[in-house]
Amino acid sequence: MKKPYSIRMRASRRGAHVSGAERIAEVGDVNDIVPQLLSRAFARSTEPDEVVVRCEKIAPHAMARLDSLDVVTLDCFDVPGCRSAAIRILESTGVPSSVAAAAVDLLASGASSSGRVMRGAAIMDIANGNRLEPDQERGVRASRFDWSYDAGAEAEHRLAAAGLNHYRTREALALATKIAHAPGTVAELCWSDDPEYTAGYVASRAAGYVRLPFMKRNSDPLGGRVIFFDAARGDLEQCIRYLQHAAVLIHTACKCLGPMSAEEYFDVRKRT
Ligand code: WAQ
Ligand code: MG
Repeated sequence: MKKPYSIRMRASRRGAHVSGAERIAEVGDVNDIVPQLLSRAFARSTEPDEVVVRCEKIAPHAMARLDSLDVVTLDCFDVPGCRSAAIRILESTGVPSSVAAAAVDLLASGASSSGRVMRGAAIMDIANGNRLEPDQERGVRASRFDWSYDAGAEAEHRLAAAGLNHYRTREALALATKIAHAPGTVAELCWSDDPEYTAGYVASRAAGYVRLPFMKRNSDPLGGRVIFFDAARGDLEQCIRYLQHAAVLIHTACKCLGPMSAEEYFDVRKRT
C-alpha cells in the first residue's frame, strides 16, 4: 500500500458499546469502505444512537507485516464442552487453569464493571487473575490492523473452503494475529457479543487460532475478549500502546485444519 489509511467505526447506544470495526485501506478505497462500515453499524438488532467513523493516514514505513495464525476448528458442539476445551488450551499456553476459568466466568457474566459488554478487551494478569486494563468499563481496543488485499482474498478463499464463510471469522483472525504478537501476551480468549453468533476461539502464537463453535447459547447477548498478560515477558504500557496504535498488515493467509477433537488437536501440536 502506498498511501494507507486506518478506518475505524464504533457504534453505541446510551453510551454502551453496540459494534465496531477496523480496516486499513489504500486512500482511493476509503470512499467505498466507509459506507460498508456504516451499514454494519445499523445491521445489529440494537439501533445505535451514535456512530463514529474515523479515517487517519498511516505512514507506510511504520506498518508491520505479520503472518496469519493458522486456524483449527474443534468438533465440539455444546457450551460446557467448548468452554472446558478453551480452558485446557489456555492451560497449554501457560495460563493457570484457575485464571482461565475466571476469564470464562468473566465473559459469561458481562465483562464491563457494570456487567455489560465492553467495547475493548480485558487484560488479565496470569500470575493472579487481576485485571490490568486502565478502564474496566471500556477495555483496551486493538486498532489499526487488517489483511493485505492479496492475503485477505486468499484467507477468505481458504476459510470458505473450510466452511467458514462469515466475515467475523476473517476479521477475528486478523485481530487475534495482532494480539498474539503484542509484548507480554500469552494468549487470548474471545467469543462474540452478537446474540446470534455463538462461536469463539482461543488464540496464541503457539496454539494458533483454535475455533470453538459453541462458546455460548444462541440469543445470549454477552461476549468479549480477555488478553492474558505475563509481566515477565513484556511491559504493560508497551503492550497497550502496540494494541491501540501499531499499524499491522497481515500479509500471508492462514492454513485451515479440522474439524477435529481436542485430543487430535493436542496430538497435531505435539508433532509440529
Ligand atoms: N479490540 C479489543 N477488543 C475488541 C475489539 C478490538 N478491536 N473488537 C471487539 N472487541 C471485544 C469487545 O469486548 C466485544 O464486545 C467483543 O470483543 C466481541 O466482539 O472464528 O465477532 O465483534 O467465527 O462481537 C469470534 C469469531 C467472533 C469466531 C468475535 O467479536 C469465528 C466477534 P465481536
Ligand atoms: Mg465487533
